[in-house]
Amino acid sequence: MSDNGIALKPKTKSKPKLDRPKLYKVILFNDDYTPREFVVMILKAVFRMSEEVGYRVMMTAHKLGSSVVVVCTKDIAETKVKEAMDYAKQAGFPLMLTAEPEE
Ligand code: TYC
Repeated sequence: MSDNGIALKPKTKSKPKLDRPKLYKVILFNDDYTPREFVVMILKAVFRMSEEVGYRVMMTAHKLGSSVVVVCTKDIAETKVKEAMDYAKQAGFPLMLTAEPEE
């Protein structure tokens, strides 16, 4: 309150800065041993892809060496990478996925 009795409001509104959570890419890597059908099965089971989308993502990794599977939060990306690689390990395949922060 100023001495003329009028309360002065600060002119600028302070905006709370809510940082958006950083996003992570799940990357699928090609190898020479994991069967194509197994990769598609993993993409369907872990990443909820349809047969068609799973097949396309698998073929992209097969032809180009790697493919982005999904972009999501760190927690989800790391959980899904672990789930997919655990399935592969159990089945004896060297399938490799990573979670990488987006630039
Ligand atoms: N290259 C494998 C094969 O020919 C299939 C494959 C595709 C493996 C994609 C991994 O991320 C992968 N059997």
